[in-house]
Amino acid sequence: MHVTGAVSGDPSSLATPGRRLRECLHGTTPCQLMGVHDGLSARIAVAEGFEALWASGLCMSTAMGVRDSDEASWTELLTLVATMTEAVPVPILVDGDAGYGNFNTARRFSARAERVGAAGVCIEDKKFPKMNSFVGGDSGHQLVPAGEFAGKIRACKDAQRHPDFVVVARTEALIAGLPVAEALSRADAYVTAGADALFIHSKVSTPVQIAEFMAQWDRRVPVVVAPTTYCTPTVDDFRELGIAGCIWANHSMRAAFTAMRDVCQQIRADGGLAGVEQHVAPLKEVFSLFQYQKLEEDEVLYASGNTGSEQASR
Ligand code: SPV
Ligand code: MG
Repeated sequence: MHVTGAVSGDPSSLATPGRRLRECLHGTTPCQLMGVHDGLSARIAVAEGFEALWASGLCMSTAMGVRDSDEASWTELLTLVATMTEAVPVPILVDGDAGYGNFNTARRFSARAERVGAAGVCIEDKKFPKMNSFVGGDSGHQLVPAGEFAGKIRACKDAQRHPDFVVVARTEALIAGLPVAEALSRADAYVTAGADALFIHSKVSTPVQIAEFMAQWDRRVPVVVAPTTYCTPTVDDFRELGIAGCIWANHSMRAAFTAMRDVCQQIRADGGLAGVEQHVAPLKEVFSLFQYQKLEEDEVLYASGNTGSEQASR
């Protein structure tokens, strides 16, 4: 469902978005999911070679001007996700926070995400409303009982239309200050409930907890991480730990934050544009990414008044 002008992908792939995400997660090197928050960030990530995207709750909320604490409604978020699935041909894993309530809201969200073209959803085992994992101390992150969350995962799996659609279960056990053993037992319950992959989140500054988790995890399903706070390891280091997917969760949004702030400061200080012109993307580059040229060609094809018989006779 890509509109004219969408960044072109691999035309040989007729696989569903879910299938393509699964293939990425089962590759020989970890799948790299770039965090995105709108059509522009999605197009840039794909143009730079990312094969899969993470529709980040933090970044979409930030782009909407609200906090990452379930302030945006899930319908608002999925409207944004739809602009991304329309704009780019690569699989998008959607951050579904805590499922916006109980099993019923989680499965409605998940089913709608599938309908707007997402490859999968990721639901976390925090209480609704959730708070971003890096805000506040351990006590700010209350988890729901494992059995209740397993029911949410089962409900999402039962609600999906196509078997390829991916449901990722995310445990926030380590974010809540619980031991790796708790994360392992929750992960086990979620996989038994039908999760296609696991997201184990950690907020410490090295991958020590992730390594401890992976050393004991039986690897029944792919495991993904978002190394936002332990930012030194590379994708090769994560492969050695047995990680299947790396989510570079919020770096496009944070880069945009810095760039927008700096340009505002400079223009405000100078009262003119000369100081920023060399530091902003030329409009030509923006137009090129959006294939404005293709629209001109299409005008000849569709709006020049010819009947199309010339094309038909070719
Ligand atoms: C997000 O991107 O919204 C996430 C990942 O949930 S993080 O913010 O790193 O917790
Ligand atoms: Mg999030």
